[in-house]
Amino acid sequence: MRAPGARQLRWAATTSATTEPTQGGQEGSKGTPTPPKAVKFTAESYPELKRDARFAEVTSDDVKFFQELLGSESAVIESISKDASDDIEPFNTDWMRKYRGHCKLVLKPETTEQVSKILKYCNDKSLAVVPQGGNTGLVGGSVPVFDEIVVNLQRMNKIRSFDQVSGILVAEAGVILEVADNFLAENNHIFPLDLGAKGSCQIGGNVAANAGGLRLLRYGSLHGNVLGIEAVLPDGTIVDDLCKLRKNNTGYDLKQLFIGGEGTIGIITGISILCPQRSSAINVAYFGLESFEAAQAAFKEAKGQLSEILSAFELMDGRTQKILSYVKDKKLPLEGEHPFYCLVETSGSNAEHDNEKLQNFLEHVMGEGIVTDGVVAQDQTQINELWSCRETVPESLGHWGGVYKYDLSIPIAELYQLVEDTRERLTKAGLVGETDEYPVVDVVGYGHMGDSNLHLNVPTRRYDKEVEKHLEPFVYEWVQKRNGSISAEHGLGIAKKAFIGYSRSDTMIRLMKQIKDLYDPKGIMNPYKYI
Ligand code: FAD
Ligand code: 2HG
Ligand code: ZN
Repeated sequence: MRAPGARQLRWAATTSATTEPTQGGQEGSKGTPTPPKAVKFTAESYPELKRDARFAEVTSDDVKFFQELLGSESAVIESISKDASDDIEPFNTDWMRKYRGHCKLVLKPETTEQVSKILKYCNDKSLAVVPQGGNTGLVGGSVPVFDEIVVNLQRMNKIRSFDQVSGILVAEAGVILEVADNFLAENNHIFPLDLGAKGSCQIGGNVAANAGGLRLLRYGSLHGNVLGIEAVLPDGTIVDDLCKLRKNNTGYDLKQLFIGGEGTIGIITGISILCPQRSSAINVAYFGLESFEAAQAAFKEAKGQLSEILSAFELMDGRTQKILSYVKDKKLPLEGEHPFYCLVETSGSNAEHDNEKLQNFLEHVMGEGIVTDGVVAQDQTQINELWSCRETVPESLGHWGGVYKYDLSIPIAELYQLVEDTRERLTKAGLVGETDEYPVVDVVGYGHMGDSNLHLNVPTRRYDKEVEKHLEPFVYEWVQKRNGSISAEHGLGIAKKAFIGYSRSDTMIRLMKQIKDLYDPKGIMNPYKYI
């Protein structure tokens, strides 16, 4: 099906979303990509962070304890007795190549009991710990700053149970999101979260970050979908709350503290989660618009006309699509250039009915002049192709070496204004240009328009303190003035540690600190991060 007025499409080969930031590429008007450099140590980029002297350093005796406990060669990577820096590097460095720690020991437990023994030992010996999932987090929370021990959950990757009738999945924290979703697909269900890093991120990491993703609009937040959690506290206590009930009003709902807790109070080892029935009819449309006001009008119409079948409404500005096309050498679905693009997905149970609704919607928005041009995918390959125009944006923007990322909730009317204001500010400061002497390549915006969640991205040729000074606290002040949130879905990690006060009052921060002290009195869990 093609939208009325849409021009004929030539479909490029499908590119699947990968989770590796693009490194290197061809020369072009925006200059040669910087060859990958060694990632700067976080402790150098943030000289105000000092190693906490309360924490012990890992010794060979500690390594011996963990080797005996985990019993498998591959479960322990250590560079205490030998040089294993190449093996440890991927656990020390984040996805954006912005944060890098000095960890010398990585542990990969296979059972909750092993996690419990690891944490008890670390707590007794005052060894600091960073819980790690797929290490795709975008705020520097998943890698150590100094020599914290990394506890990576990748070997805890079993699906424990799935109930066909209730749709409740119980699985270990280290199950890769895409693996969980594929398993559910075989059972006609869907994981209620989807995001571009699905091939690498783990469901425990998703819950620890309270990831939002591409279909929150339809399936809601993990705060609602996660029914139970199994976690280990720093003293080794196993919190056995793998509740499989949709309703359970028995006192404080303590599992919520782990959802979005970013590994600061314990390690999640398992989750139970309510998974919806998989829709049999999926339709995706991609269209170009002249202005952000038109994008808002299109969203309003989509909600009204597609109502219960609307499952995603994503926004990309023309600049992100241009960069993606350039970096990936990819032909975009629409001819010509448009200042804004939206991707709409419907998920329903009646293909004919859904097609008709989407067709009517597109006819209406094109007839009203809200949308300038658009296409509707006609098969799964085309659906993947349209989605790749959205999902591969983050990796494309990493092409030149660095990206300053801001993940913000902003009242919808002003959502895109921040991108314009930031671009103007950096341009006036003489930081944006096409050649290598300018640190900034461009200032772009995209995101989950259906959730009022903007991703302001500033792709740069290098991480540069001058650029950072012009962005921060400017962006946070701008958001605070509109009563927005400085972290919509990525969390705070280290990137936003200094800025939490822009979105939370002193009272709220004090209460968070009290909770942290109660659960983790020795402060060994993910130290130096937001709390
Ligand atoms: P990690 O990055 O390993 O960890 C994230 C945080 O959780 C860290 O603080 C870590 O210490 C903690 N943690 C990890 N596992 C555990 C555990 N078992 N117990 C306790 N703490 C733990 N986020 C969104 O919200 N929406 C998106 O659309 C989205 N898209 C993305 C697209 C790309 C290409 C990339 C690279 C990232 C994206 N992200 C998105 C960011 C990121 O939050 C998610 O990728 C994901 O939720 C992180 O999961 P992970 O397993 O990689 O966790
Ligand atoms: C997305 O929506 C992710 O693609 C990543 O949340 C956003 O890289 C970003 O800024
Ligand atoms: Zn996002």
